[in-house]
Amino acid sequence: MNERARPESLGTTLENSPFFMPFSMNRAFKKSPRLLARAEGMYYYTPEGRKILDGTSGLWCVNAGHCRKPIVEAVQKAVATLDYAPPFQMGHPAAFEFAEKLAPLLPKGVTRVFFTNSGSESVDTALKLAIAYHRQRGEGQRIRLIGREKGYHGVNFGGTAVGGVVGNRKLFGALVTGVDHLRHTHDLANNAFSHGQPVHGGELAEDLERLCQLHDPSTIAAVIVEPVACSAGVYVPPVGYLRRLREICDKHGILLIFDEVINAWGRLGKPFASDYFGVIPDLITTAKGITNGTVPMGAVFMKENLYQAFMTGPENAIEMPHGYTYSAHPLACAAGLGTLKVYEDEGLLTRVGELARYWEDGVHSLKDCPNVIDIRNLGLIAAIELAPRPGAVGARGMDAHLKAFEIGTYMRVTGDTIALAPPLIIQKAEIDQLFATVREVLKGLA
Ligand code: PXG
Ligand code: PLP
Repeated sequence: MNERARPESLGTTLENSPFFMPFSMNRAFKKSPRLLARAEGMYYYTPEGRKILDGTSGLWCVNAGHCRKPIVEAVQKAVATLDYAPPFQMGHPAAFEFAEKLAPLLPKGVTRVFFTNSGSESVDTALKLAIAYHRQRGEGQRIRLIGREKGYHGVNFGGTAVGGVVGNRKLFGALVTGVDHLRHTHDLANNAFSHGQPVHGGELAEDLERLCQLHDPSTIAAVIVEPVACSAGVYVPPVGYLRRLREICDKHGILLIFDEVINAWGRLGKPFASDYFGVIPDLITTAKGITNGTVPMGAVFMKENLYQAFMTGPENAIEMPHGYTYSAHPLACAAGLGTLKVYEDEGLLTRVGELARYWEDGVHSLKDCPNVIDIRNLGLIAAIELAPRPGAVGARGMDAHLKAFEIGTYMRVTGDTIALAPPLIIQKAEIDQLFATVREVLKGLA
């Protein structure tokens, strides 16, 4: 298979390729590549034409499925009309139109949009906005940022610092100072095989009170969490946890940031996780599904008072010295507008409400498979945690990934946890097919 997976244009081998692949086992991959050549709907196709069911929406981003015509056509038209427009002190209509179309979808009280190009940029933007907001209001001493163990907030300095994945942090020195972390909520002893939100662990939100007492709450600018922590292994918030975080933040004047890079765009059956949990943060970071993964884009959504805090100085001064060359890029805005149209026409931002139960039953039916120590789910997200092989953490997970690809399914694996989050257009028969593949994979694994 691997010989055939190398298209002619790449020569006979990728082994000396100059491409330094991100978050990848470069040497192993280049010896035995897994290439994707095209995609449509629920499926990828390899260069030799094998059809691969997309079990994780690319990297949790292709919520409407692949190569959707309204999105493709919108981008094609945009690239031929306005390839680029400077976003600083200039504008283009699609940027304003996209912001206008996004605003009514946002949770109550969240009104303003700052565009970025990725989740990582959204996170660093939100952290900077939080610190700057306090300073604008005369609370310049609020500089501390609180993340959570097992959180993933992208790979820029701020996001790496508030992130809680050790392997992503340890190579990079001191990162950003003034950061601390809440305890994670993963609790196999009490919560293994929970259906939906675990019932134990809501009280872990009190850990924020502990950090407030350690640092003094008047020094804390913001707390950032993923409502459902996805990348590090799918950790569903215990009942009551997010509401309690909100209460503690309110009590102490701390901003709450929900990182919805993955959670947003219908993944839980609502436009945002904030809607699903009924807890509204001060800032929301997102990316991925905002353009269905088609063109890189991210955004930070914020409550009106944050925006207004910056609209105070002389009108001939720049209110926020922050932004990217490609903020609100014309192609990204076009892709975003096309994406919202597909989401709206096909009801994708709420469709998961109808599928979630079927999905939950399906994934929990894998409980009897070998080496399964936990199954977690919410919305159209599921994780199957496998016992690690002694002395080889992650090896069983990687084998599962490779075996699944061999038999026609793409699924993400983090350590020994399989993470599934297919496009929201998935049909029940494809859900059955996905879990049947996982069963076959698990049965065959050493
Ligand atoms: N925050 C969260 C919650 C994310 O999930 C980012 C920030 C960073 O976004 P960018 O666009 O800069 O990658 C993410 C991204 C995985 C995986 O395998 C997840 C992400 C990225 C890559 C892999 O679970 N999430
Ligand atoms: N580095 C240099 C030298 C630059 O000129 C710029 C942007 O003008 C950047 C970094 C930031 O790039 P971006 O705006 O694409 O994030």
